[in-house]
Amino acid sequence: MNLSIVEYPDKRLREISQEVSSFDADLHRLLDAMYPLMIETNGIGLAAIQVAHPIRALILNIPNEEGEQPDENLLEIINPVITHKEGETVYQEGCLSVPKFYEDVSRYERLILNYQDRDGNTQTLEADGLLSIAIQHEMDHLEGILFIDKLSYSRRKKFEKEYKRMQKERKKV
Ligand code: Y12
Ligand code: CO
Repeated sequence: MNLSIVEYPDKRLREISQEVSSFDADLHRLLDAMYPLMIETNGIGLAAIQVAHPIRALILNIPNEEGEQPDENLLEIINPVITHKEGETVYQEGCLSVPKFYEDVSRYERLILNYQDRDGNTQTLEADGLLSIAIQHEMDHLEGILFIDKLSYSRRKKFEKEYKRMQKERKKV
């Protein structure tokens, strides 16, 4: 399966992703193709909508203390629902769909998540730190929300100007 990352301002990123009901070979093929793409592009999280598949599926592999992302740490999260959230944390986020841009975003510090795995089994996960932040960032994608939507008005204006300039430069190359 040949996938590529959909980049802002592509409108497809604004779609609401649909619940997954078939945990079949098509879903497995998509997840299997998303993972190498995420690793090759230095990502730690990727939602299916970022590769033009508007379904409620996302993958995460949070680097360990050595900065490595061993395959066994891959999390495949389908139909996630946050059942508990608490605290506040601020982290400088980036997104594969908004290349070369990083900005502080406020998120819940800790959460409890219910989700399904690739076989449709229900799972529960308690998360804090970077994992909690990444889950919230990726779950926003399922609602068509990007981290840049959370910036202040003036910061967002500055971003739009910088991003447009950067896109012009990229087109020249
Ligand atoms: C904390 C904050 C945000 C997340 C969501 C997942 N975000 C990413 O995985 C971001 C990846 C990323 C990778 C980049 O590197 C390359 O594209 C080679 C990057 O740099 C450039 O665009 C040049 C930007 C973002 C999880 C946890
Ligand atoms: Co993102």
